[in-house]
Amino acid sequence: MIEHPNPGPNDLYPTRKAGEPALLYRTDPVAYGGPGDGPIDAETLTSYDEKGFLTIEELLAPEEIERYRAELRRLSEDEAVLRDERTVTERGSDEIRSIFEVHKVSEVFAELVTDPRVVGRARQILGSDVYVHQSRVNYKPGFKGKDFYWHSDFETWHAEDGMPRMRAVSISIALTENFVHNGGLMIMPGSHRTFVSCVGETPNDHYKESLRGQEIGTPDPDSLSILANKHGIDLFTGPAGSATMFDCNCMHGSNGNITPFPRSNVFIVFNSVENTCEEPFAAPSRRPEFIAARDFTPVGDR
Ligand code: 6CS
Ligand code: FE
Repeated sequence: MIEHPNPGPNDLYPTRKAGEPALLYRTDPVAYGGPGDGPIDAETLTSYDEKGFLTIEELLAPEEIERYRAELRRLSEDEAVLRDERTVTERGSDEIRSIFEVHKVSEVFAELVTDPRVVGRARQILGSDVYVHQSRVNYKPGFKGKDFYWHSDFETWHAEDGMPRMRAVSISIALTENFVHNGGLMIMPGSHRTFVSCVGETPNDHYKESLRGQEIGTPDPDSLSILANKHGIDLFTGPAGSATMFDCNCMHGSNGNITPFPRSNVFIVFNSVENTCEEPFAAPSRRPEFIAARDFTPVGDR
């Protein structure tokens, strides 16, 4: 095993290194671009800066959604996809939890990456050209869809993928109705301005279990209680076609789904080309490229 610990002096967000948790101030901006840099208006951009997220009522039209839902079904029935290492199943069942690098697995989902409604907003928020750090569909099937415990994506991407600064944004597009009861995305509004330094070293090949249920790199209950009492918890509901864009450091999670109604979303993570991943800051080795891209080519179709 080649050791890749990044002892770099530029570790502004140390995590998984100390014996105690810590709440650190964010030293990075949130919205890097301005109102004139893309489709997001000034009021929404200010709200994004303050809360760490924005919502879009109808990003995709119903007929577009139908096409993506058909693709979801096709992927879930494709034997090659089911055998692919990029397909992650739920704990305790063979139900599909996620398909990573879905923009390469599927030409249909690839169209979202260069869609100006998507990448135009990402470039505006990040204030630069962007590349896809990660993409996935989360199926969260009815009855057996498991939870995604509280976490900051950036904490993982910093520790395990070597992402230096907080200059990445996720878009989550609902492909099925996100009800109050079928395991919708929860975000603590404003939590993106606090970095929770977690306790516990990253095991070898951590992704093999973390993508099915993350433990290492999740905050301790006291830190979560402080953030939840300070910020509250927003639950994102909305019809298929609605979307949420959220900062890489938002504290978020989602409950399991015991209803008959799947909560399937597609996620695309855009990182600034000025924030490309280095060596992991707190992990023995890099994660596979289908989870953390090492091709930093900017998304085209400017
Ligand atoms: O480890 C990761 O990169 C993934 N894990 C979670 C729970 N959210 C972000 C990302 O999909
Ligand atoms: Fe996440």
